Amino acid sequence: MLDAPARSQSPSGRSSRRSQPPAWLAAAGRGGAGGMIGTVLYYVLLPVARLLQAFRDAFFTCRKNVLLAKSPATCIDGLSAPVSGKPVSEEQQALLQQWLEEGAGGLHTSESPSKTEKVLAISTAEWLEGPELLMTSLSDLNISAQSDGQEQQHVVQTEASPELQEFVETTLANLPAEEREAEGDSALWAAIRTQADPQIIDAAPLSTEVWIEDPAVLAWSPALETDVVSTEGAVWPFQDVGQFQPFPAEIPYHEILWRDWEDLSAQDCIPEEGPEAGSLFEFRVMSYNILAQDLIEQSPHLYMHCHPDILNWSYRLTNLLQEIQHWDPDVLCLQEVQENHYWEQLEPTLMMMGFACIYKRRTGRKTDGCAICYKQSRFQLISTNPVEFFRPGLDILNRDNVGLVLLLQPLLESLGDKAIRPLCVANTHVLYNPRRGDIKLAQMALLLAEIDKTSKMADGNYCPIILCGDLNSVPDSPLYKFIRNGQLYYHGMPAWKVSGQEEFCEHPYQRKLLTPLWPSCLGITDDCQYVTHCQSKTSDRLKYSRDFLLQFHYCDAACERPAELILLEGVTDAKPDRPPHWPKKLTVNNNSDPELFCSRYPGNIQHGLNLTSAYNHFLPQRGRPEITTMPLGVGATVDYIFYSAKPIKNENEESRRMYQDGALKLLGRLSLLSEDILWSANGLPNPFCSSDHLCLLTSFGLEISDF
Ligand code: KL2
Repeated sequence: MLDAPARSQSPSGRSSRRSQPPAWLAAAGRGGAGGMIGTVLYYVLLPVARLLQAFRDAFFTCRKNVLLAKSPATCIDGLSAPVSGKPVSEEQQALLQQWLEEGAGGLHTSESPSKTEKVLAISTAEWLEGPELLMTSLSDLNISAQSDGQEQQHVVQTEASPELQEFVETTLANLPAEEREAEGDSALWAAIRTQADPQIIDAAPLSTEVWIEDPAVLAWSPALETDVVSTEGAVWPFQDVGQFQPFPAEIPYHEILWRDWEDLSAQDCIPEEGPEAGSLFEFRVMSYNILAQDLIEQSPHLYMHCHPDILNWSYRLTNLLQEIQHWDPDVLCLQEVQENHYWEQLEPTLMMMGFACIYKRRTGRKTDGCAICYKQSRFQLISTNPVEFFRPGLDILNRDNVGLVLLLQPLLESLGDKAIRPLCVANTHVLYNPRRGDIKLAQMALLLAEIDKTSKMADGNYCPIILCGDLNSVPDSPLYKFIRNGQLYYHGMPAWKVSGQEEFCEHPYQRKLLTPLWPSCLGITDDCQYVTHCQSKTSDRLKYSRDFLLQFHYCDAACERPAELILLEGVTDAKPDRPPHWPKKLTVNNNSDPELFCSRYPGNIQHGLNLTSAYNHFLPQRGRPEITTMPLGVGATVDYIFYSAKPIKNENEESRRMYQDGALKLLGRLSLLSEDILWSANGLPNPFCSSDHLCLLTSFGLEISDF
């Protein structure tokens, strides 16, 4: 009856480890009396536990909807509209009652993994008495219902109408520049004031399998409880449902913000399965900027659209952990991980969930950093390489951002005569400042050099690479193109253009990127390799060998008499005889290495890691861009999962580089959302998504080869 959404939208799930029967049941089933106990547990206690769990879920969901309804109660231009005067508990009870009356919603059988499931957000606008135009334009909020067999799936299509957009734009434009940031966001959020319908349809049920299977999950819930600090005004969910303990909670966090699992395993890019069919090591990678609490406190104006309760760290922590548990990644790259939260809560909890974690705090006085966590049952750590982007005395690297690069050995139960290459996983959070693209580029170059070093194997080839992170740069910006195309001509480029966040740049700096971008004392070449790790010195000699240079003696250009050279017959018109063993054509024309001269080209940087993005940055069904974050109500993609692939030869050198999957195959991904959907949930963070970023989740298959 019940199945976890994580499974129902199963990220591929070819891996058998996810479909094992509960160990305790299998064990109990071996003996006669044991079998009886097992049967009783399975058929009596399990349904009871599931029922209790369903009640819990309903309760939490109600609470989140209540918070969502309360979220936009910020006071804009004197228009204050508290959503409800009722105490929360009454509302919750009423909502729970309603939910139960309406069919206890979500207790439905699971969907097949490939089936597309949809958002069920129902938003009704609560009109303010303020700007009429603004409010009536919200009538564009459009609720449509789709029937799909037995199931009702509700899709909300919220469009910010042209009037609304116009109003917001003119409001913002009319504000004095320095007030725009502070007030613009409030205006935006007032404009999209929405209230979630208390009706909860299709509340995603939970699999008890998750927590029964995994003792770590059982363990972390009570552990979490001890960490709880209920702050003023905040209602701690676990407190309210204490009677349901010790059943751990996995809240179906995304009733409103439903995200489809896109199964890509059957696509053309995956080669026909031959004799090595199924010989892929499958794993899931999540990248998540979890929003450091200190950063909320440093920039409260960015979160004025949020009800204070949902900004409470305890509330957010629970949600974030549940989200991670729900999607069950094997590799987890986190950004904005506050150090005390890491050591006190995140690391202990994630460890109990089976992860080993490595953390790198930002330098200076910044309290957050990046973490990479990997399931210890699936990977073994080979090396840890933290990267500090701050370099004293270098203006281009004077910020406190960091990166982290791990080399992980995938673990196979029975390797036999098979081999599997290590996996290089990198994580970073690049500088935010939209004006300082020069710094972002240099930070990226440092990280790429570390990835290059870490992923280069003894045979000179790179192992498969995954690069996650918040790059604070949008798709198709020069920085993005640099990563994806492996090359960027930067000379003369305005620094504010590099990350493509031009809309946030009110006073674009006139700073331009000049050659060289970083001084040679940094020890990084234009190929984004450490000087000691690149073959540049040797290859220079090889590339410009004596023979190579001598052949220019006899090339047509060299034999041409310069126009200003006086013609002396037999002297200045004499052409030297080409020695018979010298090649007729310059080998440079046939040189198989197209980077040969490129790498000498000033104003140019490149790398050879062949990285492509797991996401397309566009939602074809909605005809809208994907969003990973929403600063000040404006959606953007700044988070990425890049992975190494094989470049496809493309005649047109200028155009976007093409790739096909190589040793690393993209099997699926969790779809992102569009800006309009997020508006309907009051932006980010909201009661369901506890960061100002969405998580990215992909499933990969790593080739297992014969020795
Ligand atoms: O964009 V971010 O949010 O990846 O979600 O990364 C940075 C910003 C993060 C770490 O520096 O803090 C946020 N305006 C808006 N957001 C800011 C600002 C700012 N001036 N400064 C830092 N952040």
